[in-house]
Amino acid sequence: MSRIRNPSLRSKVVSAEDAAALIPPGATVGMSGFTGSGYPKAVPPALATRIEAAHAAGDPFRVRVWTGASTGPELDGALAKADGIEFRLPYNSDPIAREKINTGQMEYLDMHLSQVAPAAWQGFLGPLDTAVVEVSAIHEDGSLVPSSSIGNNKTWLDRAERVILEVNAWQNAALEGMHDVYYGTALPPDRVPIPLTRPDQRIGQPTFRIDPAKIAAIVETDAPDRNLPFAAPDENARAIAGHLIEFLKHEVKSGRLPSSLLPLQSGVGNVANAVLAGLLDGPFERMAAYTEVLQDGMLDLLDAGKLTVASATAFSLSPEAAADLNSRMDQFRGKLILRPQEISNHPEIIRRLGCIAMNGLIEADIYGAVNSTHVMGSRIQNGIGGSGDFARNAYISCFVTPSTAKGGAISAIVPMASHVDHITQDVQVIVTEQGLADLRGLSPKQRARVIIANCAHPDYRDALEDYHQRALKGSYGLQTPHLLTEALSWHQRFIETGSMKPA
Ligand code: 0RQ
Repeated sequence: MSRIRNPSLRSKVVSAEDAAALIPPGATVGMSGFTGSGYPKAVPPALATRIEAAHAAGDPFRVRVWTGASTGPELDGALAKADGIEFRLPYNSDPIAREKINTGQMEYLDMHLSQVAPAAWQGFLGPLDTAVVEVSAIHEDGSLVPSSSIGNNKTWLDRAERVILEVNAWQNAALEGMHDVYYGTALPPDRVPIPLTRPDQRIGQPTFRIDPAKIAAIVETDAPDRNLPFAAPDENARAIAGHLIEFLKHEVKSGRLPSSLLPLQSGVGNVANAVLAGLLDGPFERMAAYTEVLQDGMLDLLDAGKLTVASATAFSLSPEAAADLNSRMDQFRGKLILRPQEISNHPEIIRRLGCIAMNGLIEADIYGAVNSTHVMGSRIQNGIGGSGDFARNAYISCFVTPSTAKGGAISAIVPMASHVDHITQDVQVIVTEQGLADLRGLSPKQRARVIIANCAHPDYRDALEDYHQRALKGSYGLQTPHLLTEALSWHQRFIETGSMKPA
């Protein structure tokens, strides 16, 4: 049975090539997609082919791309490879796009994920010409059943002058009813409180509304999301998870957290997944997740009955977990809720619920300023994603990382962060495989002692201590002591010699 249940819309079905032909050079295109799920899979590659043909003929052709977060090789990869993206926002993890950004061939605006939709409504980003949005079905009344991510789709569908839909039959029909699309956001001075007080609450509707007159084309697809495998947690990841779980147990024992904890937010990546795996064996029961991506570990916790509900904006699953979820979606009904990213990441709600935030980092400095995005201060890795939304507003904001990178040539704890995404006030706990630094209530100099002693790798600990001691004597001021000619010398040494280790 066709997923397009509205007869008059069926007449708008065209090929991906015909749909891509509607997008002119210079257009701003709002695409669906969040951490490799729910992105359009047919129109972007067709657009890339068109762009390549234009370039071969000597004609300039690039577009501006807005998304929810990272997408897949068919979208960011194909368009970046074709040199087709002039400007992109927000979060990207595609390696080809990353290379284009870092070689100066593509402009990239890395925004807090909660702020993208409001900024579009505020008019700060300019007009949106076309939305290209994947959905899993179209109802008889023309309303749209979202796909495996919601991201900014509600906003793109409302704001765009013209809409191209991809209806993906690969997406499980049982996704229907899992979404909660809230239409109550407004711009100041008409903004009202968002009435969400529990992670399992529904405050919106299960579908997107759309003005049918704006639908310019519909493309039918049957293609999987970019589901990446997770590595089994290595020794470091297990050690990090162990330290963090001990800390949470201690907080419960001290009466600072309930035994079911508070709603969990977990970042993407293998370490984050290892923490979730660790919680499976932990003592906490009836937990909840209020987060932005649902990873394998969350499904395992739901299965085990440890987690009662998980609210997010997207799935980010391994191929095995995606297949497993697809085969028994009905069992998860009522326990999984997908929301627009302006709601999943909303500062008001994160603060109200008191989320426990757990995010990765590139480097932290001895005072606990965190760099989540830039290698050696200038090369973008991915982006800030939702880490800023959660870190600033969390009940406890934790950052997790191995203490070294690149086989030990890089220390994740450095004298001064070469780029700062999270200021010290937004960083309360840092965890490496070496140990955990609880920074709550500590001054900068007190923080430095704990971070160096508990988190730094032994290969770098003495050098960090030496820097800190000399800064205590030679710094211009003694609130946050630094030796400015030396503070970034570890990074420069890495650039020159391939290692941060002293010669
Ligand atoms: O690169 O694969 O080329 O070797 O960064 O590092 O250790 O595998 O860790 O997957 O958890 O990613 C901060 C990037 C960590 C991620 C970051 C290199 C390292 C490797 C990955 P290679 P790991 P993770 C919700 C929250 C920001 C967004 C966020 C991230 C690669 O967590 O993007 O938190 N966070 N969102 O070698 C040089 C260093 C390095 C380094 C790591 N100090 N110097 N390279 N790497 N540290 C999700 C969303 O918002 C969607």
